[in-house]
Amino acid sequence: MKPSLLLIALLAAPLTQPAHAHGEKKPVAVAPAAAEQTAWGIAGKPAQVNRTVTLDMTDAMRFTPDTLTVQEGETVRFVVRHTGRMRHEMVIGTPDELAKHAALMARFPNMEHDEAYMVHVDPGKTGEIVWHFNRAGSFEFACLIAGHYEAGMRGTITVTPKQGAAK
Ligand SMILES: [Cu+2]
Repeated sequence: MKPSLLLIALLAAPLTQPAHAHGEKKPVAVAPAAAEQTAWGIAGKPAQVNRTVTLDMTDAMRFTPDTLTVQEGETVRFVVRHTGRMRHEMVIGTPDELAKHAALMARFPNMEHDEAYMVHVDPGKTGEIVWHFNRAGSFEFACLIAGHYEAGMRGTITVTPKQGAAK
């Protein structure tokens, strides 16, 4: 394939991809006016945070800790400290959703995206996500920068059902 054709393919293909918002970068993810319910929760309101979890992200392609358990109904403030030199991000989702998104990022490394459940963190900086876990289940978080997810830059979030909830 000629370079020009390849470029056209790269430019055209993202337009056919479904529903990924390509917005401007923000240092902090906050709840938009109308928060969208996802399978893994909904944007949280800072005033309703009842727990803060601090994570480190490093150029070793790891999050520490990489295993989290929260209770259904909790609103968590994730404070993500970036101690490396590369660009990293934290994205929360279902394992399936993150795998698909990572595959897309591998094809289009410069793709910009911004949602309440993700934060991009520049080297030496700290980012935040405020997320309300109103769905029980097994979820993941990951860095979807091309190659990072594949290198193992991911972790799990287990949301245990609210006590007393009917099963
Ligand atoms: Cu990364």
